[in-house]
Amino acid sequence: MQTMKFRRFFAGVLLLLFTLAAGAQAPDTLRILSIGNSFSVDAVEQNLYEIAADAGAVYIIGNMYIGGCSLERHAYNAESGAAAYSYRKVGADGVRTVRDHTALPYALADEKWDVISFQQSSPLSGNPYSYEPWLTRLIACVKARVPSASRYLFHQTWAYAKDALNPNFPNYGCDQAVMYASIMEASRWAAESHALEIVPCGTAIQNYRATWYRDNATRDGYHLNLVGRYTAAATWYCVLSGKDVRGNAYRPEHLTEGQVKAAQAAAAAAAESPYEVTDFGMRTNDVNYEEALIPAYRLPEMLRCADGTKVQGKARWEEKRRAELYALFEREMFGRAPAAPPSLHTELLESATGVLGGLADRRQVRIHFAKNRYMDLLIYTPAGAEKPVPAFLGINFYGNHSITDDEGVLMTEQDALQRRYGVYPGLDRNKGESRAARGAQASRWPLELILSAGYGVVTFYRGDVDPDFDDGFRNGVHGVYYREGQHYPKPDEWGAIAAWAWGLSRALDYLEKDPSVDASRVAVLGHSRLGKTALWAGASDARFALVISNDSGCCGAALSRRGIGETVEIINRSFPHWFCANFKKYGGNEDKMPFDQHELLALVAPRPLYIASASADQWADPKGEFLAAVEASKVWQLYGYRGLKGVKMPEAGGAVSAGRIAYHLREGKHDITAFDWQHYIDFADNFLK
Ligand code: GTR
Repeated sequence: MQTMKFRRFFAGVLLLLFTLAAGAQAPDTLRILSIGNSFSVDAVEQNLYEIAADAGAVYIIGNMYIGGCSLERHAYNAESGAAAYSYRKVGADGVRTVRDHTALPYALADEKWDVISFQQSSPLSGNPYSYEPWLTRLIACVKARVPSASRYLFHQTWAYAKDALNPNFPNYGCDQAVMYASIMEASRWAAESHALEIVPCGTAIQNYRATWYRDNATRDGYHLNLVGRYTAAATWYCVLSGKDVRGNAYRPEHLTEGQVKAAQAAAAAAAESPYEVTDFGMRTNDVNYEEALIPAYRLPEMLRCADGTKVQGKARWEEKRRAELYALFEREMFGRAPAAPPSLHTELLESATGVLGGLADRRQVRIHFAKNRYMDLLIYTPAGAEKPVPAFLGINFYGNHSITDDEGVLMTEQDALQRRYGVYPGLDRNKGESRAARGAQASRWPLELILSAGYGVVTFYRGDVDPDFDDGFRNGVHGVYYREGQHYPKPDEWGAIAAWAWGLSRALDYLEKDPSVDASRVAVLGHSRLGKTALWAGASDARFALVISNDSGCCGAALSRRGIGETVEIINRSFPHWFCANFKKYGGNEDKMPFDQHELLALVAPRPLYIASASADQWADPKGEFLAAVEASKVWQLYGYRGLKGVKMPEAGGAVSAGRIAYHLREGKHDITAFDWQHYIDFADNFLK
């Protein structure tokens, strides 16, 4: 506070000296008196002086303050001269003073005011019947005493935050839109009927709220926070100066460039259109790809338990904190899946040796969940392997037959649902094609590379467990586990991703019995939505010896609070079936998430974890994935492993590895390629061989 004062003081003195030294005229000085309440404290007492100073003007700002003061009370005070105000002033030098027990006539005579403003108290601001006769009487009193003033303003105040707990909010049905519309009507009427210039702070704040920063302009639901105050001051500046505030170089402390940009645009747009919200880009639905526009965020503390105690060693992590975090992700994001069934009926559908040109042996196994509900596993192991081999287990997008040209792979049958949605690449319905072509996704499964490195490959089709569309959880495995009378998962029960992850565990159950694969050396991996799935499977089932997430992005490895590329809101809207119902409340509300994705990664510790991104896949926020891996490293450190702390993000094409955590940034688009696989194989060689 002290330093702020000094800084302001010096800025003022410097400005004066500069103008005098330049032999120029004294800078434009404007004297502004606001007759208000705490809402004028928010709007004029900070930032306004500095914004003007940056533009070469000196504003002397007075604010006659009584908490919650209405026009009625101001009118009585003006007429009676009651010494009821706190008279607060920012002088020409930027220094702030406060004089309590001050009467309006005193303040009116204190400076040769150029501008005087009036406002209604917020509970009444949208009620036009509350304005008169008080506004008329107040204006008359003021005008009689201040002949110097040439401009009279009406300070339009703002609606409360949507979730405000203000006792006056019921005046507006506790509805921000209603309150905003009411203020618009009343303030327009007040301004027009008294020929007052409008200072459209209410609209500026509403403009700001319409950006991807959302309803984050107040500190308690009605008083403005730092960015709200800056927005209001910027609006005042636009009106007072008639100039555009965009590009003004003054920066309040603690605001990001993005917030400043949104606030300036919100103010400038309000000055243009004072009574309606303007779309100037930066809408909640717009996708941000600019690092500079990321909101300021603070990650939740990973190593502090809910009871406030710090996690200092792995024992505390294992006994307490890990379980807490797991329970949060389970309840608030992925949803609780049923426990492992005691046994599932499995059926060997087919087996062959020396397939893929002699490279592999093949087995196809059906795992039955219920009558007519099953998933088909495709298992390749290196031909003639004498011992159970380590393997990569991952779900495929379009059916087992899509991962290879091998004619022996059974065509996935349960794809009718998926087909309806036409999501197969290259599918031509006109030619009567009903499913992905054999080998359509072969580039994502470089079998030769994997098998010749000594690994098996195990895969199944996502739609076998749960079709990937919002079917009300009617067509997948969910229905098998509904209790009597249940038709839909509860808010904390499994979505599609948790179901797929559950399927991965069931595949592992089977592998524990399969002689060809060593179930204790299985790496679970997935690309994109299936990379999110691999992370949750790895977090949920400690039998997975290694976890690989390829381009998993939003709600996978990328930090949600960065809000860059795909966001929680977008993902919930596009894929409402992926996460549990509890997760919906975090769309546009990332700050309220009790976790962020680095903590999901940490749930894999101390097992090895590989995170990979692609340079052209900004939708998945490569940097956010890397930062999450760096943050998560703290848990590997508890186990004495190095982790990625202090490691620089690699350039496109580069990889970094710190023992048990590795990351690479492939050059190119959203995909999983032989380049990725080669890195996974090299990494797995350290642990699974
Ligand atoms: C996108 C989705 C991403 C990612 C991707 C995929 O449409 O927005 O989160 O999962 O699909 O799975 O390929």
